[in-house]
Amino acid sequence: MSVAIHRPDDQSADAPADALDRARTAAAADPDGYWRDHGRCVDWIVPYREVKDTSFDAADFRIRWFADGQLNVSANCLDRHLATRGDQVAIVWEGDEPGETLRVTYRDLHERVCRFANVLKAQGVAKGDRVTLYLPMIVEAAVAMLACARIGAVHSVVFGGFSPDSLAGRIRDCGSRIVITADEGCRGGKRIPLKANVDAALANCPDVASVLVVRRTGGDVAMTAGRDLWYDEAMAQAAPDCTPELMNAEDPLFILYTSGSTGSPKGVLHTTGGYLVWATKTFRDVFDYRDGEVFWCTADVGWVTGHSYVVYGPLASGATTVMFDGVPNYPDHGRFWETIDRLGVNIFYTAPTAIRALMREGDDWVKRSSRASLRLLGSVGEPINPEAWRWYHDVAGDGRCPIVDTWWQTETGGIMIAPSPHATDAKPGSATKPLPGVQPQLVDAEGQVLEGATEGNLVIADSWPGQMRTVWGDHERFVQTYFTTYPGKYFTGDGARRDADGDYWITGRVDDVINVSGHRMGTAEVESALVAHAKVSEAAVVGMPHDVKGQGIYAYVTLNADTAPSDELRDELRRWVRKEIGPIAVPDALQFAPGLPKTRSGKIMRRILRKIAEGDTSSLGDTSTLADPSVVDALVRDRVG
Ligand code: 6R9
Repeated sequence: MSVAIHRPDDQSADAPADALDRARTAAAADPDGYWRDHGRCVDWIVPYREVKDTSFDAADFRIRWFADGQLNVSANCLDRHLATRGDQVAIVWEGDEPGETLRVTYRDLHERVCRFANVLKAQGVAKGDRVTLYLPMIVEAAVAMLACARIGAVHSVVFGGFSPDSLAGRIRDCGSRIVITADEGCRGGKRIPLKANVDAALANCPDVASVLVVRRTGGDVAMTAGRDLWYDEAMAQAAPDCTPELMNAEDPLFILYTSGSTGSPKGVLHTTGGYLVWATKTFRDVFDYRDGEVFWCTADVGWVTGHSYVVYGPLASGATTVMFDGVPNYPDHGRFWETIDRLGVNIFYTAPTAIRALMREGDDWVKRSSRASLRLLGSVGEPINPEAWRWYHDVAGDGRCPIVDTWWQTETGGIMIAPSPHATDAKPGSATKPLPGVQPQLVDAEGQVLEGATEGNLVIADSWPGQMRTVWGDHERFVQTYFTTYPGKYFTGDGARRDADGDYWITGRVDDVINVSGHRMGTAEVESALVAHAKVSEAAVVGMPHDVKGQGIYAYVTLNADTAPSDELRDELRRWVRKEIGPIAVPDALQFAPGLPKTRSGKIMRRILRKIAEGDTSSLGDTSTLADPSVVDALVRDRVG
């Protein structure tokens, strides 16, 4: 089960692991003391005296860290490095085409951020205002995030793959009156009409008064007079300095929408002090970042991984971070490895879905590169199956780079469970141990805490600094979603196994969230998109195993009585979901179902639908409680796959 990792250059392999164990013990014994010390991994303008002030109990619920301290995130990511590393590269941008590369130093980034902060101010953006970003993976995305942080505005980054409707919903929910976008994005040689999508979204967002447009491709786009401005023209007129706003530790830093098991996506709110401490400390601890190294996290800034490990963690640590605006298979399947050689990447952090997709294309694509610069590999977003782990380790990492399989969530702000980067043995598929300050527990359905080697629902028993603070505009939903299933504990929505060594193996979501290529999708969201179509009367969506994506989306659709099923209609419904939500929500399988299996009280029995989607129709369990057990036979007969 465990794999020895050969690390010829490492003479001190045991000591750091011991240190990590000691830190874990210290943080558990005295959280206040531990974080009093480690909160100093970032620069405070006004040092904190208070440290931990948290309770998950309903009567006394609060999550506050370092609450009387003051700081500025952009000053931490920029100003504090100017004296020591102003001329060091902060961001290496790699475009969609190989070698389309740009290097931005800390000094240059600082000036750009100051200018853009002034642009935002000139547009009337003030502390506490929300700013929506709908951008490709370009340097301007990091500039805009940091500029918001500089003036105390709250950014909400919306992934460029979301549809105009999804974008509009997110703009309205947080009430932003300004959108930052680009003319077009480029991905895998194709253009993405970002500005046109914004125009379509804004038809339903009457409060948006200004749109700043970055010229990425130079493509022809419509500009609305009085509302739309070119980014470069605004930047040229802006002053190159801007004093960072003094922010309280608990002031909001950003909102990021994520899917849950019910309802529309939630605006996860992270605050300034605790989030920055968590992103920074986990970046340093998990990746063991060493001065001068090049760190490449392939995530898009539209996801939390891009926030914490493309932008905030690396920049607060004075690292050189790669921003990649392309895809793993363009122009060919060697793109990652060729880019690693060309940019001299030392630490590479990607998702299992990409690893599986590349593994399928064979080892030759990898072996054309040397990957000599690589020292450490990371995985994030979904469980990594042992086969993909071994390929990542043996082929991509030439058997000499440890893998850190990092479990965390949008809600947790940063990595929570991960192996030590110094581990000399590894368990393919296990995220292993909690980081210092993280207190995972496994509980059964009744909330009983399970001890020893066991399997159960993963909860976190106490607060950590990087924890989300609320759902934007709906604190009740925050408490309800995360703290009522198992009162007094944060429920992750994941299941996990713990082995005899105390190592954790995340088994996946136990709620109605599907993890498609490492992207979270709520079954309820896809269902409501489907039933919004005029010909659909009912829909139920479940996850199904998928070789590359991890999970795929399986939709059961009941049509209106007067509508006949057809392949054309199936395609039409797929296009409909793409338009309503975006390409990541398009069902991989869509089955027309004359009826859905329901209990007599009208509840859809998803357990049965999951089994059918998995192709496991021999063990459907007890169907006698169904209102009409015969619907199951029809579903099994018409299964698509
Ligand atoms: C960072 C991120 C969170 C969900 C999470 C879990 C899954 C993430 C994982 C993992 C197994 C890992 N997940 N990392 N499962 N092993 N190393 O992905 O955030 O988009 O919010 O997704 O992803 O199911 O609950 P987010």
